[in-house]
Amino acid sequence: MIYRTVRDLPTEEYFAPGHGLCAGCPIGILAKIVLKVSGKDSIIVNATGCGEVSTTLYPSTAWRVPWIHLAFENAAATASGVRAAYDAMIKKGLLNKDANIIVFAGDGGTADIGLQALSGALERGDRFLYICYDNEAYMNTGIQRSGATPFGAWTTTTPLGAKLSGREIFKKDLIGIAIAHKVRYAATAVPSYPFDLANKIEKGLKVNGPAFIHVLIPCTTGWRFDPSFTIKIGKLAVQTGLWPLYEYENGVFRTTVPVPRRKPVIEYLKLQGRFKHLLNKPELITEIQKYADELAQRFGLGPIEQ
Ligand SMILES: Cc1ncc(C[n+]2csc(CCOP(=O)(O)OP(=O)(O)O)c2C)c(N)n1
Ligand code: SF4
Repeated sequence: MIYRTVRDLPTEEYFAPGHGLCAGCPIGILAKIVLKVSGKDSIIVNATGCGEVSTTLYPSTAWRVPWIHLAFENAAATASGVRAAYDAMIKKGLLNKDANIIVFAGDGGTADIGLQALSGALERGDRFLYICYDNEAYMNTGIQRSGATPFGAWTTTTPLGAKLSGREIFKKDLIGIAIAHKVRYAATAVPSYPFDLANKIEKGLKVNGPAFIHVLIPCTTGWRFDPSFTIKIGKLAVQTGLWPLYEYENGVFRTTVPVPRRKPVIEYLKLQGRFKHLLNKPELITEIQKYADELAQRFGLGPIEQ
């Protein structure tokens, strides 16, 4: 199945409304699309983060499929265990159909605290789909920086002052780490391009081994923008070259959303309060532009539009 329009997506909803995500949070769009593609025979392995604490407020849950909570650092190890248990039950004839095992974890739970477990599972070749939803900080605990926080971003632990202008290093290359494990399938995505996202989920679920999808999540609360801008900011991340959309399959990279004319990074930065201080620091904006230019060159995106 190739998803091109909303009519291609199943009508069933396995992610219920009424959760506690912030207004305009695209984690809800992501969860909805993941479950539309994966269907009812899915098991969600959920690390602590906004995506968990906001959707599982006792005594309710927004997940209409089997779901497991785990200790923060072991999402991938738990998924490996679920996979092994499932395979064993099928082998013993206790179950007659397979399930889609899907990890749903934030950038803190993936790039930082859960990285060892993820590395182990990728290296063993365990078959499940790992989705990292990357809001570029530890959001549910109060906007502390993570290894995925971008250069120049304000967070409560990269504050602004006489010496500091937000985070002083660039984002950790998380998907690069996954690919270095020779993972079968890896891709970047953003809910602003929902059909690109849906097609990647479908591919990731079909792979006979681990698959990793890195999803950018514009966060209204931590990035400081009006909730009506969620989709626009996700699109600008792609159109500026800061978040190229691509997939990596059997050793080959393919850009899935071409950007023939790029927008300058300032278009993306100026809409977000976390970068507001950079407007008086053109030298830092130049650094960020260079970072986008390098990505653009790597993924074949076009020049900046005049
Ligand atoms: C081992 C461990 N370290 C730290 C914490 C505290 N903690 C809970 S959630 C969280 C941040 C989660 O960040 P992320 O995974 O990026 O998810 P987000 O809240 O941004 O969705 C932290 C540090 C914890 N629960 N367990
Ligand atoms: S803090 Fe950010 S990521 Fe978390 S629920 Fe709110 S908008 Fe979403």
